[in-house]
Amino acid sequence: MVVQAISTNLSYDFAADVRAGLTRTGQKELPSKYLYDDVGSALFEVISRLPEYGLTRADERLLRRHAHDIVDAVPGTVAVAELGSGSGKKTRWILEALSRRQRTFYYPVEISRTALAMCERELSDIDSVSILGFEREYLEGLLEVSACRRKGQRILVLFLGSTIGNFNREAGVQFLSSVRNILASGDSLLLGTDLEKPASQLVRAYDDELGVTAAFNLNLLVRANRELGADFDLRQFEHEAKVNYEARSVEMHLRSTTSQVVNIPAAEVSVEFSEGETIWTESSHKYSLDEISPTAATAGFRCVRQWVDDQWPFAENLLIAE
Ligand code: AVJ
Repeated sequence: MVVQAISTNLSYDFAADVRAGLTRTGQKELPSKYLYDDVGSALFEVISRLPEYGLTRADERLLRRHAHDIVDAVPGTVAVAELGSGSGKKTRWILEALSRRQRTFYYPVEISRTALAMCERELSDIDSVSILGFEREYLEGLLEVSACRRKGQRILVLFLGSTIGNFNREAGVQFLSSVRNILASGDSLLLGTDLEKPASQLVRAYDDELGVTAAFNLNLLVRANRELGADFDLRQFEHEAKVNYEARSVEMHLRSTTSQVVNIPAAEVSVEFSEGETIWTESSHKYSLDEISPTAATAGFRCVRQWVDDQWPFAENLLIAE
């Protein structure tokens, strides 16, 4: 076992993105990637254990049950690159199955340093696996992984947990195309997608009884207060989850309960909110099983297998780069 890390080279700029997202005309917005600072990542770990939120457990169950099947369907000797590794808990099943047939290199790409460290610790005991973590945005990290591949070595990309759902459908295809362009023909992508389910179930999953998802969402404002010197009053904003039927997604918003002005010194703005106005913070798109294959094809992949959970509609899709 070898564990190393390539550290920060994050290109994002919280202040600039907050300024752009809160001064635009129409719907105010903040990019969902900022939900995942250390506190946010830890809160998401809790969300994934809530009875209302079955997504992560379905993902893990599928990987645990079908790891050998999945690995058998992946062609060649592969290095594994994971986009957004999270805690690494569900990746274990794939790495263990792979390491029975080959020495395995595992490259988690993750913007949260804490999540990266957790993942490395969680998986460091698997014998014939070497881990090299990249604290990077997805495509940047994948480019680096692809650049250091050995001759004849293929890459298996893991994009699990339905993170693809954070993109709208069009941007999702674009992202998959970008992944495809970094890869070589014959490389593969294991894509986890949350499937469509009744609106009532979605609202419960994204507005849980205990208020963990509310805290996860509101943490964005706490983060702006801490990192940008903003003066968001947390009692004047509330968490909201709503289904967007047209987009087939569930959206998280932060709703201003009064008319107010918020100052954000590091972003050099003061932002006016009317009563009831919201900041859109995340979308989680839901897929139908049948649309994955054509979607993958548009991005230059062939969908060769799908595994569906029997308790929570969720699918693992194995795509091969054409
Ligand atoms: C980690 C992006 C898959 O969209 O379901 C959970 C994040 N947001 N509860 C999702 C999330 C609110 C989650 N993903």
